[in-house]
Order: sequence, then structure tokens, then C-alpha cells
Amino acid sequence: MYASIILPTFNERENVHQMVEALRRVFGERENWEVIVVDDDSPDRTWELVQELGAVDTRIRCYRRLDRRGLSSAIVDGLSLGVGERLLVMDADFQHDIERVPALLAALDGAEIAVGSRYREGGGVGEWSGARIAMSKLATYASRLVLRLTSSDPMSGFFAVRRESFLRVAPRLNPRGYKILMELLVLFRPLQAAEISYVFSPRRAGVSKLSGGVIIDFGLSLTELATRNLLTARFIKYAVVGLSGVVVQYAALYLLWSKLLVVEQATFAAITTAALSNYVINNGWTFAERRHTRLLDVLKGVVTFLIISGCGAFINQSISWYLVHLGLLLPIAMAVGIVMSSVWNYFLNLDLTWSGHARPE
Ligand SMILES: Nc1nc2c(ncn2[C@@H]2O[C@H](COP(=O)(O)OP(=O)(O)O)[C@@H](O)[C@H]2O)c(=O)[nH]1
Ligand SMILES: [Mg+2]
Repeated sequence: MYASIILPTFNERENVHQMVEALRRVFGERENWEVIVVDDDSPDRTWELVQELGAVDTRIRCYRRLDRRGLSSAIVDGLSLGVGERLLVMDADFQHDIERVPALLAALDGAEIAVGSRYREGGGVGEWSGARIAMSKLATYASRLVLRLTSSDPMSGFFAVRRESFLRVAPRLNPRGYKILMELLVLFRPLQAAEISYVFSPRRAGVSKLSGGVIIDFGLSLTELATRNLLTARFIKYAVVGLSGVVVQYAALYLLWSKLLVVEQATFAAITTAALSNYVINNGWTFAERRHTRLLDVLKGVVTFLIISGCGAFINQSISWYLVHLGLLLPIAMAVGIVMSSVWNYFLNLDLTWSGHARPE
């Protein structure tokens, strides 16, 4: 049975050659396997090295992505390129146990998806600090609870899937962040994953690309999956920025009113400051992959954003007044107004202010 090994890479020049050598050793005499490296145009030219390996051995293929970035989408691209009946994903830094590759592939005999698990008997996390173990366990527990997953390690980056099964669920994938296995397991529910244990090793060379932001990212992914994309990560970010605007508005009002301006001028200046701050944070964070960078785009963006926000404020007030008129309590009426105008603002800003195509970050 033909196997495709998918290796996502970013600056793994020092590891990738040895990874390929180690896989050669593991597969021994077998001919029916290939390696697909998906590299996001690494500055250390990992892709070049893999292309050189591929020139000598056609089983080694490299997809150098020039237009996109991100671990999950790299894995999905690699899985889509694989021609093997069985597809296996692993890190290119030796943290996943290469010796367990045959067992993980074999586990697909009786399952559509198989997970390499650190949290089963025989598995382990090696040299992690207590804090990191606690965090990983907490995230594992949260995802199992919220998404009703049965896997002991839904955060694993070491897993295998049958190609036909992957192709069946692929159109429903929404790869973002770095936890693609969690998303796959949700789509495979109620089918159970097979599991084999392995011990996580320290990275051999190079540095980790995943930073503290992964915690926020994990929370957003979990919410997105749990609400079936009703609450998208982007909308949550947008709402958080909106809340930050409230703080900015009060702070600006406090500073301006007491110092120089009369109350009408101070309120106007505070609202404008909050709106501009919202625009800047949304541009840099919520809509990062569509960010306006050229001056003209920024000016157009600010104007569109202010017009949409103005209409939103009007909608907000109209709804609140109308509901109060119908007899609803003011705080509840205002809450409905806020939610409805936020949704209006969000979709208009998505379609008009940041309508550009995604480009690499
Ligand atoms: N193509 C691609 N690969 C990535 C990206 N981020 C990380 N990787 C690779 O994914 C694997 C796991 O990333 P790593 O930095 O080791 O994460 P860690 O094991 O959680 O520290 C490694 O092989 C990285 O080179 C990315 O944005 N694009
Ligand atoms: Mg790693």
C-alpha cells in the first residue's frame, strides 16, 4: 500500500535532509512511498534543498508556496497533493518518532484516521516544563469536552489518514491556526480514531515557529468549531476590538474634556479617536491578511470604515428606541441594538472596507 509522508516546513534546512534519510531507513527496501514537503518559501531556502533531493529521487517532492502561509493550510495542501492510499503528517524537526511511522500507517487497517498520541500508555512529552505540560493537558481536556472528541491527543501534529477519507471531508475543512487534526476529528465524528503512542522528543535543530499567540489561536479555533462557524475567529476578534473602542472612547473623553474642550467637542473627538483606533487594530489584527498598507488604501479604508460605523450607530440607536417604545427594558433594548449593529458593521466592513484578496502576511 502506497504511503505519502507530508512534512510542513518553515526554515528547516538543517533538519529536512536528515528527515528524508531517516524515512529512507524506516521504509528500507519498500518502493511505494513518497515525501511531500510543503515549504512556505523559507528564507533559509529549505525548498531549494528539497528540490535538489527531488532531482535525484523523484519520490521526494517539494511544494514551495509563494502565496500563502500557515501550518494548517500547508498540511491540507500536502494532503491534497499526496498520491498514496495512506497519508501521514509529521513535523520535520524530529519531534515525532520516525520509528513509529510504520505503526501509525498500519493503524489505518481498521480506521479512517489514526493519531500518534503522547497521552496514552507508552507515550510521553519528554523534557517539557511543568507549565507546558499543564497547558497542553488543559487544551486537550477542553477540546475533548467542548467538541466531544474521544481521542486522547487531539492536538497532535503526528497523524495518518486514508486518502479517500481525507478527500471526502476536505471540502468542509476551513484550515486556520495550527490544529488541523482537531478539525479533522470533528469532521470524522462519530467515527473513532485509532491511536498509537509515541514519546515527543526535543527539536533537533532550528527553532520553534509557534509562539505565545497559539493560546489565543486555540481558543478561537475551539469556539469556531464548537459553534459550527457561526462565531468565526474573525468575528470574535472584531467584537474584541469593538470593546477596546469603548475603553479608548472613555479614556479619550476623560483626557480631552477636563483639559481643553467643551463637552460637545470632547465627545466628538473621543468618538472619532475610538473609531480610528478600531480601524487601526482591525486593520492590523482582525483583517491582517487583507491589511491596507498603501496610503491611498488606508485613506479609503478609514473613510469607508467611518461611514459604516456611523450607519451602525444610527441602526443601534433606532433599534434600541424602537424596542424601548415596545416596552422592553432599556438595558436589554440596548444590548439587542449593540448586537445587531455589530453584525451589520462586521459584514459591511468585511465586504467593503477589507474586501481585498488575502495575501501572505
Ligand atoms: N509550511 C509551513 N510549515 C510550518 C509553519 N509553521 C511551522 N511549520 C512547520 O511545522 C512543524 C511544526 O512547527 P514547530 O515550529 O516545530 O512547532 P512546535 O513543534 O509546536 O514547536 C515544523 O516542521 C515547522 O517547520 C508554516 O507556517 N508553514
Ligand atoms: Mg516542532
